[in-house]
Amino acid sequence: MSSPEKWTQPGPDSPPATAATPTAEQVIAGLRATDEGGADLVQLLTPEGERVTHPDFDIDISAEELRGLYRDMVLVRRADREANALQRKGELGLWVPLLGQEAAQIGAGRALKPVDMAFPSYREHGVAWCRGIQPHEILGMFRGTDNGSWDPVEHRFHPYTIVIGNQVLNAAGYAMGQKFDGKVGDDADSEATMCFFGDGATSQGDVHEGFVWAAVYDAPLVFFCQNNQWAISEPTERQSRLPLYQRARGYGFPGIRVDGNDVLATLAVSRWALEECRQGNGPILIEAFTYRMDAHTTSDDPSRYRLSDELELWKLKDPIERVKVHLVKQQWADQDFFDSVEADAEELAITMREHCVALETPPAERIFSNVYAEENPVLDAQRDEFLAYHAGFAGGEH
Ligand SMILES: Cc1ncc(C[n+]2csc(CCOP(=O)(O)OP(=O)(O)O)c2C)c(N)n1
Ligand SMILES: [Mg+2]
Repeated sequence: MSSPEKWTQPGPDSPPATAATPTAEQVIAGLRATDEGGADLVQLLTPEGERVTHPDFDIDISAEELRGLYRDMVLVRRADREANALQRKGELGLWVPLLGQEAAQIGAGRALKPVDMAFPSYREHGVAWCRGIQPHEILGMFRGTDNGSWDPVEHRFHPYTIVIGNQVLNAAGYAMGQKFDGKVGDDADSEATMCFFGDGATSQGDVHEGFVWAAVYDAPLVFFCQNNQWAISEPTERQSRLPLYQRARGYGFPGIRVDGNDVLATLAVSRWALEECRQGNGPILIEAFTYRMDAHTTSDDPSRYRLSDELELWKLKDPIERVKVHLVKQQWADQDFFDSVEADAEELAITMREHCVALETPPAERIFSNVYAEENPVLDAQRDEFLAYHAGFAGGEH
């Protein structure tokens, strides 16, 4: 594998990112470069389903493995659509769609080893799936019945973080701990951490601090930025003058841009980056260049700020379709296979619905439990006042 330094070099036509007084053309070129894939994009499967090679990142993939990745993506998309529908029916308060980001999440998620740790933001339902969390386990957060029901230690998957960028600090601290505990190096049981965040999060102070800490401690941390082109209504080119992966250079670690709609490329690059980190060559930034095909959340209306042409263009780069085309062309899958995946997806959706409506509303006092390890008189008084207030309504609890 070539030296990481290579990945931080701008291309021959790139404007000098460090010019003290860039010309107007340089600024415009820099802004454009943030939302165009560009020559540095690592791709192994084109939108037309053609397998291409890359001098530094390639992958040996069997028919069975590719069918598995396809199945993962179809199932998480179906789960995502189901949760979206459940919100529209009033069964969930909110949903955060992953539509369009399946390849980025499944490629990264499947590159993680069981010992590795992952820190998600709030859209990583596909990574959760790869960590063995059933989609219905995520729903309580969005129905308001729990704060995340999975065991983060058992699944090696931290609870969702809504505060933008905050999990990057948590992940940097965790990865520093892996280093201090001697879990980085040549041993077969060495570990790494992967942290997920969005393009918009890169404008957040916590992310910069996380970059600095991870860099100076050589932490085994893969920063996995899903550049889905939008931070709610703010496009990426309003957030950075240069492609996000090039920011890594300023912190002294490699940055790589990968086609986030290509599950083979995200898997190959993530595997490489995690292995580098396990060996002590971290941190590494991966920018997965992808697209949020649905609204930011079910509370958002993207037609207010973006044209539908953009979505139509990205539909041609759909992460699932290209794998399907490739499987068919290679004769690696037949209709029976595709039908069985559809049937599994339907079954998953039914299970989700059943679990969702069966989620019990927790008792009001639960919000006060587990705040402190020991009893706290101030909190107890607040709890009693809260319960007395609720008891004042007809029917008791409100
Ligand atoms: C600290 C903080 N500021 C603002 C918000 C409101 N907010 C929620 S999502 C979001 C945009 C995040 O965009 P990006 O990082 O690109 O992630 P994406 O939602 O596109 O996956 C903002 C500003 C927040 N949750 N936390
Ligand atoms: Mg975004």
